[in-house]
Amino acid sequence: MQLSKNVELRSAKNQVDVLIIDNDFSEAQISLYGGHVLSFAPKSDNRERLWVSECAVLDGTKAIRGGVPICWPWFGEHVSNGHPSVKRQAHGYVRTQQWQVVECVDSDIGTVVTLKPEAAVNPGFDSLGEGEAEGEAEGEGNVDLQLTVSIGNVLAVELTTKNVGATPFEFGGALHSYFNIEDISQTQLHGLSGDYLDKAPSFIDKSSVGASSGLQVTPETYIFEKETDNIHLSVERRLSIRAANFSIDVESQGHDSIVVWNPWIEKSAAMADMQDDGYQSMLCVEAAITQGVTLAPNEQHTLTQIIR
Ligand code: TA6
Repeated sequence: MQLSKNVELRSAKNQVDVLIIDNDFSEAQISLYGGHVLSFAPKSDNRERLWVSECAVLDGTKAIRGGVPICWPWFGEHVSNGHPSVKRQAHGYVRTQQWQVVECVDSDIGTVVTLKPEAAVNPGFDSLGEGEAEGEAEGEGNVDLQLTVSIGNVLAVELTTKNVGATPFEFGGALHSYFNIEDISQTQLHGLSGDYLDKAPSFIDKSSVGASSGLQVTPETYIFEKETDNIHLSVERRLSIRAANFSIDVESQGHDSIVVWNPWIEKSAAMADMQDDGYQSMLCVEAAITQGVTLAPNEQHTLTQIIR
């Protein structure tokens, strides 16, 4: 693995391998398990932007609770022929895969790390469509998935899906970022408007997403006083998480929804990989594809989150 001057690999027994990035602008950490950004703190204020659970499982046996989980090629529960499937893990399979470093480059504006998952094609993702194209090796699939993490004054996470085969396919996903907000009771989210779906039973059931009965109107003052699991059918790009004494700005691109999640008291306590009061110091604001994106041969799509 070829690393650059500002990137080190931290390996420990029974622990996920982590890239430690330390450049003139910021410090960051990326777990190779899941291609998962765990930490980002710009040197301008040394404030950690991301939240990782004190009980997160970091031995590579379970998706990491916190940071920026990569959900792909589906968001939420797997749905097959319009029906929920109980057999597949939620949020896809790449967050529990080992990722490989493709490239690490330092420049005068920061460090760019490019990663690829072990295998982008797995059960549950029908990337080959109706019959394989001539010359396409069976099981190889026709998708190329790449994650680019740029660590400078800001953190940019870009997930690019490319159709390198001869048949179209559809995918979903999310950059499921957990932000470190210190005190949820002092936190507001700014920048969202329009309708949202509260705790949809099936995220890719487009008929339920479109049905007016399940939709609610985004409040002008977006605060957190209970469990929140909202899919905003909105493509607003710039959001601001305003905590008591600081703000985190989140810019999204390539999404069809913004998902806002806080598990609150009972669910926090019920999750083995979250401390009981974990809900108090985290807020997920996710750049998500809940409606599916279809890529024709040679087309590509990039889902981006830029965190300041
Ligand atoms: O994005 C919100 C959500 O889908 C919630 O419904 C909640 O369950 C959360 O993600 C965490 O999912 P996970 O599979 O990581 O436990």
